[in-house]
Amino acid sequence: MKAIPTAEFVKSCTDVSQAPKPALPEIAFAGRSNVGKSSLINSLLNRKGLALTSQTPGKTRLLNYYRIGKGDFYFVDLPGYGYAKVGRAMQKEWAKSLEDYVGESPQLELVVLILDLRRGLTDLDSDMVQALNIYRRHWLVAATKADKLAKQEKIKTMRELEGMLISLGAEKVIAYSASSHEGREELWKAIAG
Ligand SMILES: Nc1nc2c(ncn2[C@@H]2O[C@H](COP(=O)(O)OP(=O)(O)OP(=O)(O)O)[C@@H](O)[C@H]2O)c(=O)[nH]1
Ligand SMILES: [Mg+2]
Repeated sequence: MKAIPTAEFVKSCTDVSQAPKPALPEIAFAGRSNVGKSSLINSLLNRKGLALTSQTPGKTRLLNYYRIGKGDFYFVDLPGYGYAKVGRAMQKEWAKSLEDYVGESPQLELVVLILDLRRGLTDLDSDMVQALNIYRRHWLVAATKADKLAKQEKIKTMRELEGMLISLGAEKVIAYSASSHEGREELWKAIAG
């Protein structure tokens, strides 16, 4: 693999109107609360503490922008959806800021939808897929925590998941593990494309 680009945190914001300047192409990471979005970003960038991770869901509450390389593009770590503990009003607010982001960010080039390989597509993920398709976004799937499945089970689960997600509009489905970095090269390739 070519060298992993450098990355630095730029800012957190509550909605797209506060997106950092200069405007650059954005690659966003979406998924359920606690699915492993921030861990995947750290794994991709080979940086341990860049995106804050936690065993407690609801860690990432804002749109977090990271500048990649010499200002080539931004990674955007999105707040996870489906975190029950914050209460309905707050959940709604997060869901709205997410949907606004997907719908309105003029710079959004690609969404990496992160699923737990063991759980597959949940109802809330289906809502996200629907939003991605309505707004005609390019999206692909990283099925993470792949290290938690035995090899044969992983192959079988991936085959099923892939069939379903490609038919829903995913451009690619990649098995990933933030602990072993499995899938890292493939995901970088897909992002570069
Ligand atoms: N075994 C394993 N654990 C993982 C993997 N990715 C994430 N985790 C664990 O899952 C938990 C949640 O990870 P985060 O990266 O904080 O998840 P998140 O989606 O950013 O969570 P929120 O920001 O709260 O929405 C942490 O305890 C991670 O160590 C993986 O690939 N394999
Ligand atoms: Mg997070």
